[in-house]
Amino acid sequence: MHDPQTRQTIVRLLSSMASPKEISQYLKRFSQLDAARFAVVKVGGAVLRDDLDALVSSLAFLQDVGLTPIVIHGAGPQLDAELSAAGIEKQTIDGLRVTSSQALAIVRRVFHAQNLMLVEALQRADARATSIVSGVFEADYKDQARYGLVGEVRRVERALIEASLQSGSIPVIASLGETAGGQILNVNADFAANALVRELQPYKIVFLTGTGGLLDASGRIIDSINLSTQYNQLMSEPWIDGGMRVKIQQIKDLLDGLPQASSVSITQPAELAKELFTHKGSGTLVRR
Ligand code: X2W
Repeated sequence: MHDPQTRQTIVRLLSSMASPKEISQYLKRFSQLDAARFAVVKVGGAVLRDDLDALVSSLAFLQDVGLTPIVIHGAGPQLDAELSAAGIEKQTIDGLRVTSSQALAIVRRVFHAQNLMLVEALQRADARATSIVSGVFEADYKDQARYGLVGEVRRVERALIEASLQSGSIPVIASLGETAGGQILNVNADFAANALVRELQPYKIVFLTGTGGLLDASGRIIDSINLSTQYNQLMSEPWIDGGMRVKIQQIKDLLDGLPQASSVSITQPAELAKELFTHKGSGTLVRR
């Protein structure tokens, strides 16, 4: 539980966003779901670096109101920095980091460090969180000749996640995979999040990013996108940058495998509660 002052701030914040009735409606709906079906929250490495405090209070708040999100995180910028410090030049193909065995040692170390950093920050905020850095993503080599030690998730093992959820502890999962033969592989965190979502079929899927949503040509956050009517048009817009294009494609693939009612939101950590508990939401809502 938060100290009374933080709690008061959160309550004030929430009631400024929406009526208590609206908030309770969502709270009730989420509380009725099986814990594994509430929410998968993907946290990019940039958020861990730049917005940790807001992330921690938003996640701790959910636990305070009895909800347990499943967190899957990346570490892209941290990997860039550590690999560069070790003199390993960055090479990506289609947004995936080509990973040598020398690089993998650093990738593993950085993922473990980032994972523990988040878990410890949550624990310092009196939230319960479980560090999970292996045993979730069974992976195959994506294409060893092309990408090196990069994995494609073949199967998601739920046991560790379920155990954590059962004790009301937030599973904090790093996007490392392992082959049947025990080789650890580097998995893109958005792909790992997608695999988790396919397995768990959660009600809410939230990507937390630094920008807090998809941006239009003038840099403003787009409120909502309906892929069934806007996908082709969006993909042909010259102002959509490469990273965002990949993200939209991935979200489309993801939504295609989920029930019609599912939606994906992209927002920033400080706006997570607003996204979950208000009709208006925050950031960009993507439907199909
Ligand atoms: C990613 C894993 C980290 C990641 C990488 O090495 O950068 C591959 O590309 P963000 O911060 O969520 O981007 N893996 C194979 O995805 O982190």
